[in-house]
Amino acid sequence: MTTAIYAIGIGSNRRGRHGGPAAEVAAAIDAIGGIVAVSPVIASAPLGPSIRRFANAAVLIASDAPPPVLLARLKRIEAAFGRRRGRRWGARVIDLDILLWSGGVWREPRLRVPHEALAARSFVLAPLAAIAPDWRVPPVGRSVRQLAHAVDRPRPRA
Ligand code: A4P
Ligand code: MG
Repeated sequence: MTTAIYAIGIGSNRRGRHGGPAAEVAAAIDAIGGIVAVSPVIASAPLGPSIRRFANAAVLIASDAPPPVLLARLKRIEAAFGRRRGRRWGARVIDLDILLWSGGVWREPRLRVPHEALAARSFVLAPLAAIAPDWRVPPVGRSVRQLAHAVDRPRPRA
């Protein structure tokens, strides 16, 4: 069995039993386990219909679990934190996404790694760039640092 490194994105915009969104993010980091690096927690304006601001962070973990097994584990943590399912983009106590996997690309209907919205989201790339700036994101291979710069300064459309 080989140990993989994963980047996990963490977001919260609702109070839970640990406290406000930043406290929920900190508690989720404790729950995930195998932590190798932790980004600062940033506050970000909501993308989508939610009104409440988000706390976002990213972590690197070492894990022997293949991507589907890790996803199942993350979903169990979400459930334990009281996330209600079925309300896409609703306010949530905790949202855990697999952003990157050292094994590269994973493609199935219910699990896509790298995370499909990664390159478009500054609230994901900013914390990730603090802990993994040189990670090259497949399939193109631009670094997290490059993607973070690009999302901050969108090019005008031709
Ligand atoms: N799924 C596929 N690939 C992955 C992956 N790499 N990691 C599937 C995790 N899950 C993955 O996700 C829906 C389904 O995506 C999962 O069942 C899984 O099989 P979900 O977490 O259950 O539902 P969701 O989070 O409501 O939908 P989605 O599409 O994941 O929403 P996002 O993209 O996570 O966006 N604004 C700010 N400022 N900060 C935020 O963190 N987050 C969202 C949610 C919206 N606006 C935000 C933020
Ligand atoms: Mg999600």
